[in-house]
Amino acid sequence: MKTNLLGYPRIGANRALKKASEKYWQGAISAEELNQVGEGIRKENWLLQQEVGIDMIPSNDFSFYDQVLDATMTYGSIPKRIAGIKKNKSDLDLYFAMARGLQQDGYDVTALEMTKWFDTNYHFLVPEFTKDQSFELYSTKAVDEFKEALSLEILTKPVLISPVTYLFLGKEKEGGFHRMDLLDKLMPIFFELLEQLISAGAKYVQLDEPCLALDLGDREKNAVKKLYSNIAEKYPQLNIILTNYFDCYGDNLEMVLQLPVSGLHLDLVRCHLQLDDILKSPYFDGKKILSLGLVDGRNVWMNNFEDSLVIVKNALEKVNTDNLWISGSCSFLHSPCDLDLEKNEENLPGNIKQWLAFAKQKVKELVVLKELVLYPKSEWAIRNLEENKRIFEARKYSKSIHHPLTKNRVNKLSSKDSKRHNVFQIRRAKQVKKLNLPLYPTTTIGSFPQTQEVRSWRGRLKKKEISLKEYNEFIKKETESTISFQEDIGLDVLVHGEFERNDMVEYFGERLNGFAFSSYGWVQSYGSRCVKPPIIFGDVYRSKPMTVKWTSFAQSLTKKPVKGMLTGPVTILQWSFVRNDQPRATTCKQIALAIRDEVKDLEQSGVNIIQIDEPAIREGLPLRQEHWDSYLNWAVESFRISSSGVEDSTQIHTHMCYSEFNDIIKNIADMDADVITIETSRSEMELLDAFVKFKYPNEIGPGVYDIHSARIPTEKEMELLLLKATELLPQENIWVNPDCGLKTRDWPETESALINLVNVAKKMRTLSLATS
Ligand code: THG
Ligand code: ZN
Repeated sequence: MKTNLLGYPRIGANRALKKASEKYWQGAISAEELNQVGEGIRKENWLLQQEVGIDMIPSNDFSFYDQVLDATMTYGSIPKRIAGIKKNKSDLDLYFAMARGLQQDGYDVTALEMTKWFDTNYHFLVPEFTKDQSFELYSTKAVDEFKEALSLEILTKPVLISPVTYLFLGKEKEGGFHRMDLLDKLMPIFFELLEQLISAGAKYVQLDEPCLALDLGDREKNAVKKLYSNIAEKYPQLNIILTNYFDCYGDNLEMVLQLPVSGLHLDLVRCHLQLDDILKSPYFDGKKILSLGLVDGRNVWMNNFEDSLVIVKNALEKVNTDNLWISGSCSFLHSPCDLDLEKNEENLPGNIKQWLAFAKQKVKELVVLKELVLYPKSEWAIRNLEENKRIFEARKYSKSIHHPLTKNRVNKLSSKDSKRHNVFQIRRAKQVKKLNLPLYPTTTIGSFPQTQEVRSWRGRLKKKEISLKEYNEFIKKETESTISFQEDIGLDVLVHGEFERNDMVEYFGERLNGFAFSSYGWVQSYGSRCVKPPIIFGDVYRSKPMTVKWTSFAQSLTKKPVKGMLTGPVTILQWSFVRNDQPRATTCKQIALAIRDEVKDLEQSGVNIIQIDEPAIREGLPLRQEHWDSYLNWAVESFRISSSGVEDSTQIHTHMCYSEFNDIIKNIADMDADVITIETSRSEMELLDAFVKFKYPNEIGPGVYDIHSARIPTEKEMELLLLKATELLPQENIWVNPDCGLKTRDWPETESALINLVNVAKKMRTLSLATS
């Protein structure tokens, strides 16, 4: 029996990598210094894993930005528009140019598109392929890091993204071919890499193939068969652990069991039934290694040893101990680093802390589980097991997680609680009258730049270096100047700027009951950007208004409408660590009721437009289609519960980003928001297709520029996008806005971009007058 780790957080317990990368981008440290930080983190992680007693320690799970982008470097599939940089820049800068774009030294290249990694809150950079795509072994990072560990006398298991999943996650940049057909060209390069790893001494390779958690067509299935039979033929001595996670193998299982690989990894947290399917299958001979993904890599709850042992014992009936591995469900990349850092009882009360395990603690759990299986009679093992049982009992009956009133409210929900008074057409007439907005109304998505200064004021308040009064004075000034800026440049619907908020989920979590907070529980979201997901440990309810003060203050400063900004229930759920002792749907409805109360309070205070963001509704979609309906039912209902308590004349907005909308457009329409703003600019209005085809009935603000880059959009390019939108949609339905919040931007570029945006809207209005 071995313990098997799929991957470990790479940001460093104190976000060392984030800080170093950002310094490097600012030119404040050298490439060498950045590399040293990377090396330090890798070393620290390996030594920790070794010390705790992990048998299969991963390498190449480190990345300076993203593991899919690393694969793009490895396979040399660098888009032509960026490849020119090679001439004058280092590979590191080429790498960051693909991640972040480059507008400097005469370059003007846009970054690769970014999208969500399966159903996580992690984002990867989408590989781009052309018809004549070629590959080369451009980076040997995987080999270098393997050797680096070896120099510390640690024999690691390199982690590679399989060429099939790599191609699958990419995008054709032109017609006339399918990216999966590139496998024949990519395989030889992949083999070169395997050969180098074998020569360096690698015995096991973890081949990540998470596309197997999705519904695949024959094209992909054939590619999988081809790849693995070729590997087995060429490198019979190499042990491949086929590693799928986030869901079961599903209907890919029969094929997978027949692949000539040494082992299979199973995510038993997401899908524990698949183990029985495998053990019973005529295609399973008991000789393959089974890596049992028992410790949840996607959540923060301590492992229930008793439950895990039942699973292991079940497996042991068919598989001998040597072939059973104890693993995390997926890479611990998605877990915060270290619970031991948490000292602040105010945020994370001791009783709740007892229930948790972060990455470092999870690594230990793997080892304890192995010991419990191998030496069940040992005093140490028994003590561990008893302590674990005690904690789970205590959690179950803890007063702090049960709030009967909230449970009751959810039980009593009926269909009238998720319906507006009237249909959109009737509401629209009342809203037009009340709001009196021009054609092509302009607005922003909500946040304005969260500058270093804003963050530092919050930091100083936290450290009690300034008083709450001083902090509020500062926020007040920021809000005032942002309102007057928006008035000056002529935006139509204003926002207060969200200077009082850290993160759109954390902020609400901090104001709701049933949530706890870590102080250092950061998880990588993309590149250097991290989030600190709140921990939902108990029944969720609101005891007082959360946003009314700042929103109504902003409204008091102007005659123009100020939009109230809230995060929707599904997104709060999706971007939190959610309790695993009741259905997610129940927790979501509890949050929905709390938001509903907030919406009504905002309306009461005189706010006529309220935006309820649901950027995460798409990413919460189960990976397999058979589970979609049940999720979409409660997700859409939750949004409607939160948004339907208002008068017809109150305009409800929602916002979504990074999503393919095609497959759920009907459900988005069912959400029945009066206005939806969406990200469309990186894909040049491609995303709008779904709305157009469906004849989406309500109003839409297709984002006219990409806020993820510092590039200032020209009037011309935004005009072209709006003309495109105008061809596709009734013009009275079109709003003009950036494609997401502006919190990651700086003021100068924000100002220029928004001035251009308002000018374009004005021009569109005159154009439409001319033609009508
Ligand atoms: N909040 C949460 N999840 C998210 C987003 C969010 N997932 C999707 C998308 N937005 C990801 N985007 C970002 C953008 C910016 C930051 C994080 C995720 C960010 N983080 C700060 C940082 O890393 O410096 C830390 C935030 C803080 O200081 O609290 O800027 O908006 N939950
Ligand atoms: Zn967005």
